[in-house]
Amino acid sequence: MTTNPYLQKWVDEVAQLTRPDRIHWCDGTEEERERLTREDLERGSLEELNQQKLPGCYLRRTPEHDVARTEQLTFICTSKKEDAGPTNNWMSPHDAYEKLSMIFDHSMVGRTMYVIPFIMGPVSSPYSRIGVQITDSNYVVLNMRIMTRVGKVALDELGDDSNNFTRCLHGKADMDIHHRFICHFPEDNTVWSVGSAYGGNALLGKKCLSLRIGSYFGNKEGWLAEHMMIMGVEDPSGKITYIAGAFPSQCGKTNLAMLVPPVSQKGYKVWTVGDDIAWLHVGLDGRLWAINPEAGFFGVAPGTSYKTNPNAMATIQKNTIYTNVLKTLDNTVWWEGMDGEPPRSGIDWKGHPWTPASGEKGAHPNARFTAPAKQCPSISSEWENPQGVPISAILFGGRRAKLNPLVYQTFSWNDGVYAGATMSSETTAAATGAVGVVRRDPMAMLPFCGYNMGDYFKHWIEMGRRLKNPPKVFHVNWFRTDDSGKFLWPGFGENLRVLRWVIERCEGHGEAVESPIGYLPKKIDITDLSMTPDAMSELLKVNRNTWRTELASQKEFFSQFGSDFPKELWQEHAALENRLSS
Ligand code: OXD
Ligand code: MN
Repeated sequence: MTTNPYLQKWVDEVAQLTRPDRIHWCDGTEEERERLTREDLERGSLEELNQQKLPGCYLRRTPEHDVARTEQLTFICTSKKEDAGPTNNWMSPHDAYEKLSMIFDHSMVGRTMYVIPFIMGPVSSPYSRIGVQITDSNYVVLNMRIMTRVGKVALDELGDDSNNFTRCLHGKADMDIHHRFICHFPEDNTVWSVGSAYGGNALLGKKCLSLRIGSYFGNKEGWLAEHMMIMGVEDPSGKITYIAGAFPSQCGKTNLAMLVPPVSQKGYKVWTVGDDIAWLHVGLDGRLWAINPEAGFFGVAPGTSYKTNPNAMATIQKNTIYTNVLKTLDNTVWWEGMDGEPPRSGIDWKGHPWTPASGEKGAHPNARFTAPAKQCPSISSEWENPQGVPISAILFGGRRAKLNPLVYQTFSWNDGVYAGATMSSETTAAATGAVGVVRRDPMAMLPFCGYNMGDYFKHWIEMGRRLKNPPKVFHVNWFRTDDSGKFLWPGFGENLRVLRWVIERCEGHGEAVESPIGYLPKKIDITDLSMTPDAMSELLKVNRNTWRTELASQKEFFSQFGSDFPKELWQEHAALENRLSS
């Protein structure tokens, strides 16, 4: 399939190590998809869903120990430990290659080894990157075909003599969690992942290449690989403003990217460019331009409904792989939080008979859908523009009951970086049992930064120096509560009201009042909302004492980076301390 000597040599080396019975080069054709699907159906590792109601849709159940990313088994393998920084697990490249080689050794005997050339990013974009994933999992191939652009198109883009591709080796081995490792070798542009078939661990174009390896190269080459959604908001005059946003997990990033304006917001439309990852480059015009490197959505099913995210629901009605959801009696799917009544019975994610009375979850809380982005009704006409879209505003989200106001604009780029570096969320009872524990997750990148996070913050500061016309940076918090613990803000589609103020600020005419933490909106339009002006002022309140406690906690977090931490962020921290006491 290729005459590229670097690629051929690498595939030969991997085959020498893993000893597959067969090697199959994925070409990305429909015939290939049908054949792989048929094989998995025959093997019983995939189930066909109701093809009248859900054409092209299949169900997969995974082992119970393989349902989520395993951060404790994820490593950054740089020659020097300090290059991985204090927030990553580190293993030396020598030890990691040795340990994983032992697991990969002869691990594909009796199996087919698939070679998947893929592109992250639009075809012919100067910002796209090529990867080649080797795997012995049909399920992984089928998912990669949705999440990336695979086959001939990627080989053509790579060319016959380029060594510039990420070597992504994945194997199931014996699927023993004690033999599971997800290792990144940024210095070698390589990822090795073994022992898991879960998306975040096994679809190596996603978190591994697009974020960990991507952020490492972004730092070297002067761009940013971020855990951000990208959306375009069209106003009634037809003008579209592009916004990128990072949010802690479970804070509605996908819902925001696919927002449906409520009827009260006449004439507005939202266009989805991406729901999870953004690659951001400085354009010749000094603005920040974003591409979505992915071609699909790997979304959390529970909680997704026609009420919370009608565009996601419309997207997943065909050509979708469902993982660990409940199967209903008529061979469709269900999960907790879907519209309407639960089915009277079904087969749960573990493959057992289920009824609502069983007291068990029908779907795993991290059950997923994998669906092509082009099926999304709100997909932007620009989502595959090779140049990307120009970003006017960056949102950093938080989930804090009493701290951050609904929205504020930061004073400057560096103050915006500080808002991103201090992003945090409080745990809910559902997550851990311990309510209100603050988790820090800078830029939502804590598990995804492929190098020292202190250097990552410096890189953000440096990017600002190169942007003649930087996006304005905002912090949002949809989760502020009243004294009885009730959310003050309705969220979902109504978030558009906040985005309208954000856009007005970008255009230079939104009214604001200065506070110690940044510019607060003078007014957010709450017409037709059953909300009192008192609730609005509570949502925008800045409590100086709560912020002083927060400053102490931020200091503790920042200190772990020692001399790697940028002085500019300490300056922003000190400036806020001063403003709070003046
Ligand atoms: C995540 C995901 O874990 O997108 O962030 O799956
Ligand atoms: Mn994500």
